[in-house]
Amino acid sequence: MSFNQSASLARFLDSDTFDFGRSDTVIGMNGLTFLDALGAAKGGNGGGGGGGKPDKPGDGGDGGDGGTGGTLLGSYTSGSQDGTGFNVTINFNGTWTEALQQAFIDAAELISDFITGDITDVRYRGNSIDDIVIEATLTDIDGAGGILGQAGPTVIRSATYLPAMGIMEFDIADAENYDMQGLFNDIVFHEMMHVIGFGTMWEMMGLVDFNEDGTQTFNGPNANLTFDVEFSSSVLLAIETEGGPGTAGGHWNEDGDDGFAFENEIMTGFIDAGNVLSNTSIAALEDMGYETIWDASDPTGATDLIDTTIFTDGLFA
Ligand SMILES: [Ca+2]
Ligand SMILES: [Ca+2]
Ligand SMILES: [Ca+2]
Ligand SMILES: [Ca+2]
Ligand SMILES: [Zn+2]
Repeated sequence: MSFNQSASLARFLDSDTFDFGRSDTVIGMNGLTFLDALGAAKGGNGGGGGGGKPDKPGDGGDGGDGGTGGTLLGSYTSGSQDGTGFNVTINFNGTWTEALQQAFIDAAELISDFITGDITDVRYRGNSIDDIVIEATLTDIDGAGGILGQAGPTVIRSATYLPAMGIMEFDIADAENYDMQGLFNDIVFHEMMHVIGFGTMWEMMGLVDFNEDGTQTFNGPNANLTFDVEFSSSVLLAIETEGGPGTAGGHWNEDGDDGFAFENEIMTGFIDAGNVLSNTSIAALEDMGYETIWDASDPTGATDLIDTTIFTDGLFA
């Protein structure tokens, strides 16, 4: 927890650490595939380290009934109330504050603002999922520092690999520290993007090229078209290969000699004080199969259509 001392570069979470290459998957009923286990490493600034038991895959649920008092919510669904667009349902488990819930609400609403297309509902345990259900847990893990939490999809649609369920779990001490620094909403958005498949499902979706020189590049045509206009037409769309499991392979490249430096883009693996969401990230969701506000006729116009000011309150920006 030392953003104020360490200039701008801290590890994002390295908690969003999933190695789906290693995970066994089980084809389930109703067109769903259960990802057997979230990968291991989790961490805050200290990096790495194990601990923290993942939720049981698919152990999702019925949450949503009642909060713990005050105006705290038991659950929240983003997007249009008639379900026509892309909806994110968050079930809040554990101990919450309004401010920490607001970070989840803002992230989910932003995602519903740029993913516009409804996905076919799936049935799970008698419930209809429209379009993704996230079990969000705030709990006491190991106090400030150390483990920050973990997040990722737990159940995906077998045909498209688009997630239907996921988890986001944070250590409450760290969540409050990041919130005081104006960065918790950045982190929650970043992790929620992983839950909907950003970085976590790319390899299964065939969107990653593994190059002979050890670099990795994203091969989705929409993101590449956008990247050429938004950042650089002379180099490839680089995926991070540094930072170890969970950081490598699931983010845009931060910096280093492994490709174009995205630095303060929100979907890099290292958090900066002032983060931005690029059109390239939205176009990547389009490549993944989501219907978004991204339009090939104006590839860098998407971010003008949405309000991303939730990222601008970092104290050290
Ligand atoms: Ca919907
Ligand atoms: Ca901790
Ligand atoms: Ca790098
Ligand atoms: Ca960064
Ligand atoms: Zn990440």
